[in-house]
Amino acid sequence: QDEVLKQSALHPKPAGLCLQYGTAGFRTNAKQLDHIMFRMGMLATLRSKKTQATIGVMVTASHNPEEDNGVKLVDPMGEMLTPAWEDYATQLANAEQDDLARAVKEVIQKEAIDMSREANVFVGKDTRSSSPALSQAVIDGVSALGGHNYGLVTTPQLHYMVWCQNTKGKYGEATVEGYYRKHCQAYVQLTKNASNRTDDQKHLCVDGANGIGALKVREMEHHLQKGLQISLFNDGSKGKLNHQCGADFVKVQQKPPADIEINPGERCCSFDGDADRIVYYYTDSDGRFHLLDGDKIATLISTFLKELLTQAGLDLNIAVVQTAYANGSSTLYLENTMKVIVKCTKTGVKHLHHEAQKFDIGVYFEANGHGTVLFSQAAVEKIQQLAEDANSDDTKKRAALLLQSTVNVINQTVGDAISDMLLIEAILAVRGMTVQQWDAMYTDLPNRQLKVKVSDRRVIDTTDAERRAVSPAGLQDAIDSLVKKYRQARSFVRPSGTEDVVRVYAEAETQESADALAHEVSLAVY
Ligand code: 16G
Ligand code: ZN
Repeated sequence: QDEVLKQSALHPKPAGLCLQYGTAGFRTNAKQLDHIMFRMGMLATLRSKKTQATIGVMVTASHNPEEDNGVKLVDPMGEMLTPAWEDYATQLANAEQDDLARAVKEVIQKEAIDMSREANVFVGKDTRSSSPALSQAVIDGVSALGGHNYGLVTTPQLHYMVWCQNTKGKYGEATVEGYYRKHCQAYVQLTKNASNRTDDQKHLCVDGANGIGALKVREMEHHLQKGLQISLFNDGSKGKLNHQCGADFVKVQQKPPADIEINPGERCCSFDGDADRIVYYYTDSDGRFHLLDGDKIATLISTFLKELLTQAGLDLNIAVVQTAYANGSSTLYLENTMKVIVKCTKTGVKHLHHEAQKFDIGVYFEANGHGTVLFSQAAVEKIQQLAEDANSDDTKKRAALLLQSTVNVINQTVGDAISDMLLIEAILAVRGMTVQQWDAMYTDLPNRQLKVKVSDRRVIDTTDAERRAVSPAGLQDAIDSLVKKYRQARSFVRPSGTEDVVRVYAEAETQESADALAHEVSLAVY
């Protein structure tokens, strides 16, 4: 306990500063985070002692501006920190300097942690200028033995390595090299089935958001054995992180990153600042921009998987998990044309992940491009049996082998821009599909997102996976009557989990209607 006091004095908390562990962990201007990092290093150590497993700490603020930073903890199976411990995180973060030792002791007592146990913590960071000092503060907080500092990694790489470590290498080696080997090998296996692909078809423009994803794509490239020809933009050599580039910029602005020349029809994708999100796009010959967001990605992937399951004759259920932000057209297409189960959850990866775990195969994506595919243990075993079954016919066997490689190309711990990119590229290759054909699966309803500053966003309370407001009284009725004015319209409001604003979403038959509806609904929020 004396040690806590002495060490923490080197990472003092500004008195009165109060922050909360939210959907994105802690995230704010980097100048306010030194004490938070130290304390999260301590908390990760406690969590590791408690679970007797390796815990991850990732220093990143994802798609936020370069001046910001943040921190998130990764639980033993590579998933997000469990909710009860989010509360401990907030308590430790906000304890004033002279109260910190007591706050730490309280966690130890409540969780009955045996402090004599060993701890192991993996620390990773993105490319922000504040990240080296802040990750050092985390390491200072990991006072225990055996912490491992990975240095520069993407968020999903850190999740992956925590998972590999805790499953004793069953799924792969807990190193960045191991990550590349496994995912690239699976990619090469998958695309073997796509004979005579032209160089044009293998070509992809990647916008690295001037962040960690760009570095890691460069590192990975040679593992792909020329199976993918990447032109990397925004590789961090000159531009600023997330500035007029990256997945969030492209999705929200509905236009390509500034400063990149893209030829009509060329397939492009953008990562966000820590490479856990990806969106695709192209411009057509009329110069019109086409976005293929998380919903289109989920559709492509689930269609592919469903087709393979049918060919393999495997009776496994498959569901797509979305949030209220999913474009209405995507939901209709998935339910009515594709006939897959569709579920809707609250915003935030942990909610989608949790729902997806309930199915043999759960494909989850947020419209913003964060998502992955989860395969149950039973599903993986059935696929493997079939792949190894000497008596199964060629079609079945081929489908099973493709499914097996799909399992291996995917990072199941969390959404991963790099692994999603490999899967998407492989699917397009195997199906001989162009980005235009993919785009044409369904047409997005025009939509608009707005944010509204209010004095207290917590007065808005929602239900039905954030699709309906229950308070303040009258708000939902007002939204309902506004929505009725437009064709194919839908709108909802929710308090942001990462910013002090209320978010408004509207979609309708035309862009004019969607814009008007979003505007009218934002007036109703005041
Ligand atoms: C966080 C979430 C993301 C969600 C976003 C919503 C994780 C890892 N990230 O970035 O999934 O879409 O918050 O932000 O859960 P908002 O609440 O401000 O709209
Ligand atoms: Zn991110």
